[in-house]
Amino acid sequence: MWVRLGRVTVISRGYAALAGITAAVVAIGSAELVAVVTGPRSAPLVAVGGLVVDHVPEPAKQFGIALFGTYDKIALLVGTALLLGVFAALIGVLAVRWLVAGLAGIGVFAALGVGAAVARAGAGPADALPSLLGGGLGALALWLLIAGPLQPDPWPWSPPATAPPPATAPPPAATSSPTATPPPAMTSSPATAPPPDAATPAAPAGMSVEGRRRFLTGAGWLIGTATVGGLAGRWLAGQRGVSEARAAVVLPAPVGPAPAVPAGADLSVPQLAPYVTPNIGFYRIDTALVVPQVDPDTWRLRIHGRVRNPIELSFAELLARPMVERYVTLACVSNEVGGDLVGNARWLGVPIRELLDEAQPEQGADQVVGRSVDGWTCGTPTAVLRDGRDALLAVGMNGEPLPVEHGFPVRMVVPGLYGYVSACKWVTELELTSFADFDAYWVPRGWSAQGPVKTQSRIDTPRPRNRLTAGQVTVAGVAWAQHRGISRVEVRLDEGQWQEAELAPAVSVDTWVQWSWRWTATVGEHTLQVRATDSAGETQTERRRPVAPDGATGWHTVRVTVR
Ligand SMILES: Nc1nc2c(c(=O)[nH]1)N[C@H]1C(S)=C(S)[C@@H](COP(=O)(O)O)O[C@H]1N2
Ligand SMILES: [Mo]
Repeated sequence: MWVRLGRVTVISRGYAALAGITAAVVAIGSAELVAVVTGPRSAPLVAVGGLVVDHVPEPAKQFGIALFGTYDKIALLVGTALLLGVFAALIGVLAVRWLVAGLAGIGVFAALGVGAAVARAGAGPADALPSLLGGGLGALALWLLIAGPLQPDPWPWSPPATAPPPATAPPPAATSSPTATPPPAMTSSPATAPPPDAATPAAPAGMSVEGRRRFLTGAGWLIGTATVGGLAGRWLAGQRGVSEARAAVVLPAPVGPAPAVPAGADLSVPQLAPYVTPNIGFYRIDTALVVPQVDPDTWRLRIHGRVRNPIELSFAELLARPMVERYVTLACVSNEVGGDLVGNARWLGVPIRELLDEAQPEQGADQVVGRSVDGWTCGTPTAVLRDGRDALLAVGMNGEPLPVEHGFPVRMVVPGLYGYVSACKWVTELELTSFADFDAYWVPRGWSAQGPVKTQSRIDTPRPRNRLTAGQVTVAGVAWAQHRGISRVEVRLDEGQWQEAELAPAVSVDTWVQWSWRWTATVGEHTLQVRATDSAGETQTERRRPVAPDGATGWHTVRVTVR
């Protein structure tokens, strides 16, 4: 059945584009409000962005990370919004020519939002609501602006009175007495002539000042209201987060306290990374566009799969277990040589080894898959988790409950492995399987299934743009080879002889170590390089390799100018 939607007003492309963009803002803003109820990840921008994160080709992702660093997520959201704006403008232009097609275009975007929201791990039918309602209100806004009461032409627009068929209904003048004054020319009769703009729809000159004002005011109000509503939605969603629940957590005292940090572990040199990284400065890497808010009261950990004795634990039950506290340096496989995706913290948690001993993995279950509430997975060798190292199911970071963005309430921390194969945040499952049977998140995306940390060293000071004066300069940095330990760090100047740097003490082989080297700097351009040797005697290779598939190699090199 044909539904009459009204007569589409004749407006310029710019106005049409504005109508389309208004529709998009209304759609996104109202969807954000609905998402306060259905959860932030059901909002269309985040849902579609999440789909992009999971499916964008790896080189494009590397490029994004290289270009925007840890701001890559914001860049993605802004990019998605800009792209959406372009399509919305096109939909507006299309709608002026063919309203139904324009409305259908909004329908396509709503369907994309619905699809993205319901496709993610743990989604339900309610997750379709933000995109559905947003799409509906966006379509309504478009109609209001180009065919409804906000259009520049007078509204309600009434269709022209059916043109009087001259043959069957001759004008009264024809029957009147010839002596009567004949009416003026037929064509000038306002009662029977169709409105001029309907007869000649290609005349945008018909937009009155008043009509233009109505349209622009309408669009302004819609954009303003939707923006305020959308921001309020985001804010309300933030209020519904778990920061209060986190603040209420009382961490147990460890039965196995962390060893004291030896005096001198922190050289306190300006620009040198501190030995213990404060939580606020700890790098963050994950695929989550919105940080998962996990309520500790409903959190469960399931240890299942190929085990003889599956286990399920609540947060209270986990906290009741004996805990240890350990310093462990975490590193990201995406860290470039000289990069800062590495940090050292004091983690409080339950040794994963003890939980696995209870669950009793079956023969051949050589992989433990950590699964986050948002569906992200990592695959850790079962043997590594049981070889005696301090692999933890951590609840505390530097004396506090885990920060929400670092995995609250519970995450994994495994010394010696890159984060992508071991450090599952917001963890809710440990599934015993085999490497042959399951590929974790990053493996089909081109990263190695095995991810032992490569020995690395970094020059923190001086930095390339520092102004140096000739004389005594402290060259200093960090080096790491978690679970093997660093035995030597060497520095060379201008590709000369390698000279041994001084190593600061460290808590254990599971943390990085600071090093320093005294340099009597001379005026001119200089190149400083560093390389480390692990306690197995292996020295970092000079060969430059990219971060994919299993971690960068090469020597960190800094060029400086001394005056
Ligand atoms: N749920 C979840 N956990 C995750 C990730 C993720 O994307 N999702 N990324 C991993 C990667 S690649 C790294 S390097 C570490 C980083 O931990 P951080 O953000 O606390 O520094 O978390 C790991 N745990
Ligand atoms: Mo990572």
